[in-house]
Amino acid sequence: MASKLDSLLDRFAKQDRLALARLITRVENRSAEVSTVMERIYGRTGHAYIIGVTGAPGAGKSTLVNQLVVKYRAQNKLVAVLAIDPSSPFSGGAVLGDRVRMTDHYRDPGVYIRSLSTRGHHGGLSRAAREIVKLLDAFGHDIIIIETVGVGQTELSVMDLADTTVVVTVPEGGDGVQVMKAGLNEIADLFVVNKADRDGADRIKAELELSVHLRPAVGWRPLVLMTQASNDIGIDALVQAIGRHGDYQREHHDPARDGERRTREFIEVLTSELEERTERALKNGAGGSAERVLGEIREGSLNPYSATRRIIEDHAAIARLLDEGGPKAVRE
Ligand SMILES: Nc1nc2c(ncn2[C@@H]2O[C@H](COP(=O)(O)OP(=O)(O)OP(=O)(O)O)[C@@H](O)[C@H]2O)c(=O)[nH]1
Ligand SMILES: [Mg+2]
Repeated sequence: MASKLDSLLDRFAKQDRLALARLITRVENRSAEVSTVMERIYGRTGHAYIIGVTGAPGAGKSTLVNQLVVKYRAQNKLVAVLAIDPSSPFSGGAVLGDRVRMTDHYRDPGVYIRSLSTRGHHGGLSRAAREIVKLLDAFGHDIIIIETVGVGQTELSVMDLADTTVVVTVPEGGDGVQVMKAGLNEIADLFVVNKADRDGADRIKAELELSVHLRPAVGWRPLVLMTQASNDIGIDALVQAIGRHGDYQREHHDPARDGERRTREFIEVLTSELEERTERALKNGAGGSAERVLGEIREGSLNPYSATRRIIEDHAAIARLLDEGGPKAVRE
């Protein structure tokens, strides 16, 4: 009998957007089926070009992303946007009410927009973001744009997923310095000075160019572009620059680095899978010796290191623990 998950995956393969939405929700909620889902769709990934857009709150990232969507749609590309949203309205964001939201803008079936709250993900945000990007990729999107505020390690780690990272700055006082402080200059493939209609745009452009030229002359040199996102000025040049960076990477493709990246991804998936299974199993009552060990941990009569050794060295206990926390419902 086909499970509910099977039929969801079938519908996903037939480009059913509701199925895509449901699968993304499962990733967000850390359902025990996530690994099964990823396993099934992984073979269809690797087609999309992933663009990361980051920068200070209110810099105009969403406005810029909106314009990029328009340009890529004009090239007939299927576009997805993943907006990583800080959960508190006070933790960032443009002046309240001044914030551009993309969600209401599109009835176009060639554009898929989704936001991912940073709330409740802890260290798992980058895993969830990566898995959602894989889903969007496997679904058949040509371009995936990730928007995230450039504050905080978690938000920034998401930019690792991007093929091209665009750092958005504004002429406002000291933004250049802020960019350096936040470490944004290290991850930028392209700098955009947005709101170039305001005073000081030339100055920050010069600052950023200087910082680029102070770097050792190896590899790709980030370009500095000026845009007025709200007036559709400079966006075509940005699209071109993204294309150039993509070409550069294809020409300088290094298989050894691919191998390292795949190894890192594997270790990350393995360790977080172990962590999630352990948590689920202990929460739901793992049974057997793991249950007894957990009882002693709760009482404080056993230290976590001895407890860990007892479970890891008891192969039956660890196997049962991982099994209990695994995707029971979809197991054959
Ligand atoms: N003057 C000017 N304003 C702009 C420009 N681009 C965007 N804005 C305005 O800047 C404000 C914030 O834009 P958003 O696109 O929401 O900025 P954001 O970086 O996505 O903001 P958060 O997601 O909240 O961090 C909006 O009022 C935009 O209309 C520009 O080129 N010039
Ligand atoms: Mg935004």
